[in-house]
Amino acid sequence: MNMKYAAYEGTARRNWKPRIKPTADQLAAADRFKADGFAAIPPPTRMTAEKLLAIKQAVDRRFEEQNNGYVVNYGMFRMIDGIELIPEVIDFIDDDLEAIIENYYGSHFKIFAVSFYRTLPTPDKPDSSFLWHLDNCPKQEIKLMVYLDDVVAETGALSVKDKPFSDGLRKEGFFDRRRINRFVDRLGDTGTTRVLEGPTGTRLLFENGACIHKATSPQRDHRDVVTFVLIPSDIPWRPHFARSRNLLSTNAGICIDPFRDQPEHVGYQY
Ligand SMILES: O=C(O)CCC(=O)C(=O)O
Ligand SMILES: [Fe+2]
Repeated sequence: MNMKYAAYEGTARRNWKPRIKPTADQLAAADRFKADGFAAIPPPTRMTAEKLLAIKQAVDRRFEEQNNGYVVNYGMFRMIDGIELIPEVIDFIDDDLEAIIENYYGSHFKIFAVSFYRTLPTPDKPDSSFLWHLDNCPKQEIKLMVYLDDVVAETGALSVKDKPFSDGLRKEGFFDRRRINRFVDRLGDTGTTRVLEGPTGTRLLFENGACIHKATSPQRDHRDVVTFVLIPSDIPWRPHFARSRNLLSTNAGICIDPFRDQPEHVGYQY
């Protein structure tokens, strides 16, 4: 798998034809994302408050219609057919974000999967089952998570450890979320924890296989997000999206063949 991704990444880099000349800010953001393993980017400048509100209301309405959707695990619910029902979230990938991600990769990128989900309080089990972990995925995979609510620590912000810290723990053997006993003190240290708060439309990029991260159980209200799983691509994301958009809600697990966009799993339970 690693060799297949390395070969594909090489092809992707050779085929990169950026549409836009990056600004100094975009290059700096790409470099920071590379160094830290995560980056928080404000909502697209061209997305008005009205449009953000309309998206948020569409998300609330669909979750209501679906009775909160598919139960992934305790306190976490997935929307069925998310990107089909709310396609306008694609506008969270604007020219600015495109430039940041392309300069981070040194290539085009593509969307492998899209998932809308809601985290809800679990008052009977307040710290629920959200544990520090690394996603088990190729190192070229990253996630773009977009907040669809105003998010603070108490309403379930994503927490991350930066890449240098995560690399250190990984070298000591951290990888399995059920065997973190040796690491609990350092994981619990708020000094190295970045709690990513932000208003509706905030965009979070993170290296999900390299940066230790965790969801937080909301203490009140709920938190809705849409997460895009991204990998390098030999063609620009938009035509790839046009050809594959009907597959992205059910693509699950990892992309096991980046040349053929083959999903590891299909369905909503992942
Ligand atoms: O929902 C969250 O805040 C984190 C979810 C997570 O672990 C992931 O997207 O890989
Ligand atoms: Fe994760």
